[in-house]
Amino acid sequence: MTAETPPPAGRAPRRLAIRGGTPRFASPLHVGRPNLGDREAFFRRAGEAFDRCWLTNNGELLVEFENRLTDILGVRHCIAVCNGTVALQMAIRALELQGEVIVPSFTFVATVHALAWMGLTPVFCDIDPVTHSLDPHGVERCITPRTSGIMGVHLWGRPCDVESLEGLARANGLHLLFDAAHAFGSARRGRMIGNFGAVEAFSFHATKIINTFEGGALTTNDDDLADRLRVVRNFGFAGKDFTEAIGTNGKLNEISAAMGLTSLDSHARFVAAHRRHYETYRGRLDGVAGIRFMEHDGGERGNYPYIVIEVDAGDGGLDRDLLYRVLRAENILARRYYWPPCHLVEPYRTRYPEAADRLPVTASVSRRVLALPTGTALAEADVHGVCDVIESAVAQAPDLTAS
Ligand code: T4K
Repeated sequence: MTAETPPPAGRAPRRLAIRGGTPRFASPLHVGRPNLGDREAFFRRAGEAFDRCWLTNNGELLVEFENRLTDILGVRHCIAVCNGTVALQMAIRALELQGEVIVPSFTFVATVHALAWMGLTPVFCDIDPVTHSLDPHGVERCITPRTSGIMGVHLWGRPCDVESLEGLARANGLHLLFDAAHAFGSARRGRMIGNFGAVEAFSFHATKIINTFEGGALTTNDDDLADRLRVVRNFGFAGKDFTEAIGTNGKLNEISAAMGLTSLDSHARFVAAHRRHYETYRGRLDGVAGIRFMEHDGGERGNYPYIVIEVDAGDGGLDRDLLYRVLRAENILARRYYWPPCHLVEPYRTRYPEAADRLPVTASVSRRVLALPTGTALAEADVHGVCDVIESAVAQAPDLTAS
């Protein structure tokens, strides 16, 4: 719950903080405030790890966490790991990707870094303007004789067009994998994310819908690949003494697994809170000049991890960066996820200057996108407070823009 400075009764409009008024919120509202489960349950589990004197390396809590993930996702194998970035690197290693991999530029930079870290060439592909994920027609145009894989990202928890990507991968003999960092608990046509492509990589970072402080997981329905991933996770060891491949340390420790299990206990409550906030924001802001919502498919199971709007100065609206500054002044710490897009940050900007020519949708979406605070730490009244500020800022758009 956030301490809120109430607007003075009966007097309107209040002066925006960017123009010298008092910030609407006395303490900051965050995007990515962790969803916290039951404190007692977490400490009880952590205590059990102490009692067993078993802190990592396939501990009981890890095994329980993996089993619960496997059940929830309806997938054959789940390999919990230390973070989502390492999950991606392990997937790339286990699939033996080479050369070029097609990937969106409109994503968190870890998606692309994972490829570059493994010595691969990311080939940036444009996105669909509605879903913000890979445009299959663009993917087709990016395929060359050097392409070995396609890495889709289920951005904002909204699944990619997996059927089209599967078709392209099959037709061209490519590996298909997904960065599912945002998508734990989402489904595509009734099938849980975690079951698509060769392998999917989740993040359980503190800012994600369920968290293990830092952590992640790989899921696959391929038994051989699962075996390889387990070997890669543990330095390449197959048994106790001999390695059989290059491996890394991708293990998730018991305290993180305790947090993961505790998060899962409250998963339904977390998603319900995120969905409620999404609906409140939409109810308030749909129709406000220059604001467009990232749509979720209400008929599909979704997890609503982010509140994403596109902000357009046309049609009487406000410029995105101006609205961002207005909100920050009010202690509403919105984020420009994902701006700048990956092809415009180093080293990709210098390595692949030509990428900008084929990414018009990425360019325009990344200039307009804004993520608003959400999560269980936010009260319904906070959401209304954010909407009041946005409405008021848009109403004052001409003055704000001129000053
Ligand atoms: N692929 C995608 C598509 C991803 O989004 C990510 C991670 C990955 C791959 C890689 O997964 P991991 O290796 O991280 O498991 C944050 C997270 O650090 C990152 O995990 C996440 N995506 C990304 C979208 O967001 P920053 O640089 O924006 O984090 P930061 O420190 O600014 O925190 C975000 C907000 O959350 C702030 O307003 C403060 C608040 N916060 C954060 C933490 C950690 C809290 O209130 N409490 C906390 O404990 O990257």
